[in-house]
Amino acid sequence: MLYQILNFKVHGDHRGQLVALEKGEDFPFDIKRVYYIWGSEPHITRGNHAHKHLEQVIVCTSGSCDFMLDDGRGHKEKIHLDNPAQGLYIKSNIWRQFTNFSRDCVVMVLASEHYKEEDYIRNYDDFLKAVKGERL
Ligand code: T46
Repeated sequence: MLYQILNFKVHGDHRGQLVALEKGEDFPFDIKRVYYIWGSEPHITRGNHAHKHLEQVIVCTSGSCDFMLDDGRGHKEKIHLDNPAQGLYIKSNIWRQFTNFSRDCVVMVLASEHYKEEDYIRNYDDFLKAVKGERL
């Protein structure tokens, strides 16, 4: 599975919308870390890596951007994120790039692990080797 789109429950009324994300049935893992990204120019590409173990749910809370996902086995897909009521769930061993940021884009990421640089695979050839089960 390259990714999954999670549709969050929206508590909406005449005042606006609210989404609450909690450990439990509606969320695929225990959240250990939250970070968010904004101020990227439209032409900038971020990411360019895969993770050995980390799982993440990515929410575009404002504006829009595009995620390009690649499983290293020939399956590649571009996902346009522009809905704060949806999360892009990415498991480990998926190469990701993201770009095409709108000026008002804010990307919030909920992560299953604390930040560990050792969990990153930042070289695409190493990623392909890891997918094949070769030692890095
Ligand atoms: C991912 C995509 C969607 C930290 O110190 N702590 C953190 O939790 C994170 C995420 C980053 N950093 C530091 C490491 C770098 O010095 O922040 C700097 C920028 O990180 P990076 O170049 O990895 O950012 P992106 O936007 O390329 O990738 C990030 C996440 O790192 C990555 O896990 O999947 O967002």
